[in-house]
Amino acid sequence: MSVLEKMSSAEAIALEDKYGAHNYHPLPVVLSRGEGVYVWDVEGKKYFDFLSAYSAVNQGHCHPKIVGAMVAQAQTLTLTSRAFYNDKLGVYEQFVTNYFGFDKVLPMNTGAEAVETALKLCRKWAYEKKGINENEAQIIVCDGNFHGRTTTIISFSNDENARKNFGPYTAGFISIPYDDIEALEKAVNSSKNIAGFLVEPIQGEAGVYVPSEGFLAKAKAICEANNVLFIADEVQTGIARTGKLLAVHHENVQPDILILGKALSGGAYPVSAVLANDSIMNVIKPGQHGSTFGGNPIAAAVAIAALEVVADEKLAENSEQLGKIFREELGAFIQTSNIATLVRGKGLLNAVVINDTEESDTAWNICVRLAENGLLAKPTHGNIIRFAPPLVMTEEQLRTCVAIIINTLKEFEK
Ligand code: IF1
Repeated sequence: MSVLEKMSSAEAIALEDKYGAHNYHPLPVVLSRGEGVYVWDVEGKKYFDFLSAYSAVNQGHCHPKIVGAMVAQAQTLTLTSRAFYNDKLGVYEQFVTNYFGFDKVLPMNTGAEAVETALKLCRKWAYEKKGINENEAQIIVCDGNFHGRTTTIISFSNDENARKNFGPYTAGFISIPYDDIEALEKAVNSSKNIAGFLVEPIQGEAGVYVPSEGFLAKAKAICEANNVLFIADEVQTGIARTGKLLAVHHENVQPDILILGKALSGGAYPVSAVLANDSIMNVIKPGQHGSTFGGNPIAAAVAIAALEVVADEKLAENSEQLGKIFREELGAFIQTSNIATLVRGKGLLNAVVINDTEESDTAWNICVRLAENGLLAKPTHGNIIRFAPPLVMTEEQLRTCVAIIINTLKEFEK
């Protein structure tokens, strides 16, 4: 069989099982095509995508404008390295810094790379601008965080599955409870070596935890008052996902360092970015940080197209409006349900808490049944199902999906 010949789902799963590392446990669905809010499996079954590749496909699968930009650039110049200039990077840098309101951008590829870049930038700023003694900088993080999978990042994770047996761990981090402004105040005042506060404006992987109203604004104020950098990880919550361009915009907060990824490219290509003003970004000098693919011409062309789609198609407004409908409808169902206890989220980043233990496989079984009913979603932790469709969804499609979700949940009523 030619390696590219059509195969069955079972054959595709067997190949991944035999030849691929077992670092994931996917739902038993083998996708072969995507368009807008839909994906198809190899047998031709059509699904609504309610995961959006963990919020990387906000603009919808294979958006013609984004794919068009990628193909055109791929046929012209793919990669030069940063040993030379190229004719797309400067144009993109001007576009993206104006788009988000910062002086400069440091272009990277994955979200974890951008988080690592932000941590290095914060530490270097602490030593060279704030005057903290070298190697003594401390960065505050939150319990339940997810910022990626590198050794430094999992060093400050408190998820044993993400962390165990990957030591020795990187030092220099203080973890506080999420959404606890008193704990932040205490930690910021615990030492003169506090350099930054790294936070997800909504904790995605932890189960779509939305902090109390005002938490982000108060946290930014505490950071400002203590010369501590407020670092927003908007890899998952950014790019219109929560009903505003950035989740921090719900509280009119402008971070000192902004981290973007995922939907910065509409899911077409790995593109991430760190944005900051000159007083912070200019501590990085030639030769002190970089990446082979960071800022490549395809990434530049794709990111411009992806961000233009967000603005042209008013995806933040649509996310805000459809998210309200989703929570209203699921909230009404939950009033009379014994299988779901809570729906929470902002914009089209939502989660439903299933009335069973974290260890139970009920949420998983519900997702398997949802797939059979034509909708793809996956549990985050144990009993919490994340629902995050592409932001190009119409109200009619959303209402159809709400009906699928509610009818499926009803099958599991106790
Ligand atoms: C996996 C989770 C989501 C992120 C935030 C940085 C990154 C992520 C807030 C790193 C990445 C992805 C990673 C992927 C599954 C997915 C995920 F379940 F892992 F936690 F979305 F919630 N900051 N999240 O959410 O970006 O290096 O992956 O480009 O690792 O399983 P990345």
